This record gives sequence, structure tokens and C-alpha cells, in this order.
Amino acid sequence: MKLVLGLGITGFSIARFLLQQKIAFKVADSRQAPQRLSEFLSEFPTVEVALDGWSKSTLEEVDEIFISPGIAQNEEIVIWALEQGIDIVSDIELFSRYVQAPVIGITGSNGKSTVTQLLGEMVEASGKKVAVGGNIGKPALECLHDEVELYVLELSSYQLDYSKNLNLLTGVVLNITPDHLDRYQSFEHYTNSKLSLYHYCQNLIINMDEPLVPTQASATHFGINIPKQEQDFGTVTCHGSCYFLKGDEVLMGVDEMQLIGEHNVANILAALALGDQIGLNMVTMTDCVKIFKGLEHRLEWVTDKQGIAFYNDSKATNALASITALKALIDKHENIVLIAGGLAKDEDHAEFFELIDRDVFGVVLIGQSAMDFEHGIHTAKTIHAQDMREAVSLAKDMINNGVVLLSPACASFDMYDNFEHRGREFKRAVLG
Ligand code: UMA
Ligand code: ADP
Repeated sequence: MKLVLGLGITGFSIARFLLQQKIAFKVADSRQAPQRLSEFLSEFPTVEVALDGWSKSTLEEVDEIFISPGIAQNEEIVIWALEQGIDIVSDIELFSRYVQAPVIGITGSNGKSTVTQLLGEMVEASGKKVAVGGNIGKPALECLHDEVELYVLELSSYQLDYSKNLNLLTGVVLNITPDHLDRYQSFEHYTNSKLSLYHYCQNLIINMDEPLVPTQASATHFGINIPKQEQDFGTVTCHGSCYFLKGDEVLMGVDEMQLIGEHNVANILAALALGDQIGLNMVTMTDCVKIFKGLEHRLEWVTDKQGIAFYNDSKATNALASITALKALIDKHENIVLIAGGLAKDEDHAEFFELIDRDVFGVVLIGQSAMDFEHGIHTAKTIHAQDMREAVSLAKDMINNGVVLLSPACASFDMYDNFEHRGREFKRAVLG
């Protein structure tokens, strides 16, 4: 008997897959009434469901557990299972056991979804049937299909933690900066979780600019500087213009991309290196880069109104993501008003506050971290708002021209269902 832990979208995808494979299973979720419980009971009326905390008896007759990534390794059910020698497996590993076509894995602290989506579009433009999924929002098992010729999966550290056997044609760890430290004993444990992706890759793509990722002779490297080897990707600045390079071959101008910011140059280099590794045509790939507008809620331009450009970067749930967004805008705009705050992660905000004090005109603070952030910011003007409508209204009143940027550097759950909800509320307040 298998046990499925968690009744979110991963749990659903595992349950549907096991039913299809005619493998017996039961389900457990530690919440009393998980959001999708009634949907589950009507779809799987005969499946046993254990709710409301964990119980040791749930493990009786269980020989393997398929776990949702949101369930931490220090949850009692995980500890009991390990004590009893029961294997705990991620949905990604279960997917790996059945997948027939090659799989590409993308992880990192920031930029995963952007690179995953862009690479998916490159593969599609090359005429191949591609499925894009994983942490980006569509569980891997839901992507499994006989017709698919290539899978592009975004993988979180949580998913990697519960995986021991994956088979990836190629993969990348985009970058490693502190995130999710509530789930790890230390930053080193988090780093090792990210780096574990490379154990499963036949070919490695390595970011030269990320010191925590060791370089390797046989890998393809990418980085902002001029590439050292023929197969590597980088950029060069010549007579004031910057170009993407493979080896010494010019691929396209950096100003031809729609996305903004150096971080997106790195993301594009990663996607080009991955695409090149699997044999995609270079012109097809650069054509995709030229039209790729990025994903919703990632430094997304919303509108220009009365001299103010509004950007939605709701996905920035840690300090580094917000620093990155600010850096992308600072060079081009004098007056920036930032809307920030929410559920702050356990991380050092010093660099974030320094950048704000140096280059940001004003900050509208929202959510639980508002007071802490106010104490960290010294020279930029700060003001508090109770909700997004008020935040946008206060932000645009602070300047006559420039940028209003929502880039909270925090998770959203104190005020919103998720970062998408927060971003939509921002856009509604701006446009409405
Ligand atoms: N649950 C428990 N006990 C717990 C924790 C959770 O019973 O201690 C139950 C909840 O009651 C709920 C279910 O588990 O019913 C939720 O499972 P989940 O948190 O694993 O969420 P899913 O809906 O399955 O979504 C997961 C990813 N969520 C997390 O990793 C937290 C989604 O990433 C991912 O898109 C999806 O699988 C498909 O692969 C979200 C995310 O926030 C976007 N990821 C983190 C990030 O990007 O930073 C890692
Ligand atoms: P992820 O899926 O890893 O969360 P996204 O592609 O969704 O990453 O981008 C989330 C946010 O992270 C963006 O809004 C941006 O501010 C920041 N970001 C994106 N790419 C990078 C990068 N390569 N380096 C640093 N920050 C980045």
C-alpha cells in the first residue's frame, strides 16, 4: 500500500496517477479541512483519507510514501516513516520512473520560472512537442504524455530533497542565495539541496558567476563576461553596445531582448546554453528571446500613467529578488517608489535597506514586516498602508514622474492567498 502525503495539486496529481496505474494508496493531510477535500472525496470516493494532524497508525501497511514538497522534513510523519525504514519519494521521482522522453531540470533561488518558460517556448518554436511543469505550477505527473518529446521541469529544493533517483538529460542550478531557511538547518544544507540536481544530469550547465556552484571541465558554462571556451555563453560590450555570445560568435544584441535587467541577461544565457545543449537551432532560440515578454508578476510592466511607470514584481518574495528588480530600474529612472513588506523570510536585509537608502525615493510599507522594515530604512521616505489600494494611491502621490514598483521582498500569506493574488490586487489598484 502506498501513502500520498498532502492534498494540494501535487497530492492530486499523484493520486490520479496511482489510480490510473491501478496501484493501491491512501492519503493523509495534517490539516483538518484541506481546501480541496470535497473535490478529492468525490473524485476518489473509496480512498481512505486521514486528516487533522499526523498519526502513526497511518503508516500501517505502507511500503512507500509519495510526498508533497510543502511537507517539511521535520514533520512527525516524515520522522516516523524514516524510523520505520519506509521510503519517501517526491512526485518528481515517481514521474522519473515512468517518463520515456528526455527531461531537463532547472533549479536555483531566483529565475527558475523565467528560464523554464523561455526554454519551453524555444523548444516549442523548434517544432518539438514539449511539456513544461514542476514547481512552476503544473505538477510533473500531470505533464506525462506519450506524445511529449521533451520535458522542461522547474525543480524546487523541496522536490530535490525527496528525490534520490532522477534522470536528467541536462540541468542548471541558476544561482544560490539564502531562501527557505526555515526549512533547512543551515544555508549549507540549502546549498547542497540545490546542488544535488547535478547528481542526476548527464550534461551540466554551470553559471560561472555563481561562486557556490563549482565549475567542471566537461560542463557548458555561462556568465556575464566574455566566454572562455567555444561552447560557453556570455556577453561582450563593444562601442557602448552589449551582445550575447556563444564562444566568440555574436548571437544578438542585449538591447533586442524585451526583458530588463542584468539578471534577465543571465536567465537568457542559461536558456540559450540549455537549448544549445539539446541541439536547438540558435536563430530559433534568439528569435524567441526577442519576443519573450517574461512571466506575469516578474518585473511586469503594467502601464504608464501621468509620467509614472508601474511595475508588478509580486513574485519577489526574498530580499535578493527585490534588490535585483531595483537594480534593473535604478539606471533608467530617477524617482522610484517601492511598495514592500509582507511575511519576511529569515534573512539579512542589510543590502536591501542600503540600496533603498541610496537609490529609492520612497517606500510604502505593507504587511507584517512593515515596522521592521521601517527600522532598517533611514534616509528614504517611508509611509504605511493597510491594503494595496492605499499603497498604490500613496505611492503615486509621492512622485510626479518615475516608477512605482511592487517588489515586496516578502511572502504574501499575511495579506493574500499567494503572490499571484497580491500581484493581481496591485494591478487592479493601478488600472482600476
Ligand atoms: N500539508 C500538510 N502538512 C504540512 C504541509 C502541507 O498536510 O505540513 C498539506 C496542505 O494541507 C495541502 C498540501 O499539503 O493540502 C499542499 O501541498 P504543497 O504545499 O506541497 O503544495 P502543492 O499544492 O502540492 O504545490 C506544490 C508546490 N508548493 C510548495 O512547494 C510549497 C508548488 O510550488 C508547485 O507549483 C506544485 O507543487 C507543483 O509542483 C509553489 C511554491 O511556493 C509555487 N514553491 C516554492 C517556491 O517556489 O519558492 C518551493
Ligand atoms: P523563481 O521561479 O526562481 O522564483 P522567477 O523567474 O519567477 O524565479 O523570478 C522571480 C523574481 O526573482 C523576479 O521577479 C526577479 O526579481 C528575480 N530574479 C529573476 N531572475 C533572477 C536571477 N537570475 N538572479 C536574481 N534574481 C532574479
